[in-house]
Amino acid sequence: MRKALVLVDVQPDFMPGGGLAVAGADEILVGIATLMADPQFHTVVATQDWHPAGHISLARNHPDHQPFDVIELYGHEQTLWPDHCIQDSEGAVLHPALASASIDMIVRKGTDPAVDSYSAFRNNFDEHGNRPSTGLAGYLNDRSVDSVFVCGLARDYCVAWTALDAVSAEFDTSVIWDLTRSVDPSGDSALEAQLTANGVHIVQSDLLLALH
Ligand code: VGL
Ligand code: ZN
Repeated sequence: MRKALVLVDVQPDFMPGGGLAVAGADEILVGIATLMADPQFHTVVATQDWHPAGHISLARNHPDHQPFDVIELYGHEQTLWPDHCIQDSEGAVLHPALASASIDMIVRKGTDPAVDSYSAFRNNFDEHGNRPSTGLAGYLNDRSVDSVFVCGLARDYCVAWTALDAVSAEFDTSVIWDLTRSVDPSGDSALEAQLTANGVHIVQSDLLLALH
């Protein structure tokens, strides 16, 4: 079995004090760094949320709206976010706690000004009703990866969407629950049930490390 570790959006803007702060996000950094150094992972992929300043997901580009308002976009719900992960800003770098030498592939997402992208595998719905691929599934298949372990931020957005798309792309898929944090933790038990119902395994990092 070849395993990939997928680190989702571990960036300063999601840390406490950042543009789109996720409570407790800094608590997952040491555990993620430990797993990155673990030889059980054949491939390590990091995603980087990377928005142009005019991006459609940013509340600043919708003068009649506030951050966290939800609008309809191309027939689907779109949350309008506070400024975060704007290209070339300090909050958009990969977090310095990640050892960059262990990262095999970086997927930048959310770069199309007109479409948000939560998942590492596909953009959100575009104006044609499509979810264009990022190419990550092909990359992992080319490297004979068959199982994907997802951690990072945020549990209820980019981590969840990445895990569900990994299942759709036929990877055996796990979320390393203790190495994720949610924007809205009140939804965590419903989220866990939804992920499990869709075939995602929920695992803990200490058990993963004990596996070998
Ligand atoms: C994310 C909202 C907007 C995430 C990214 O990383 O979960 N959430 N952009
Ligand atoms: Zn974003």
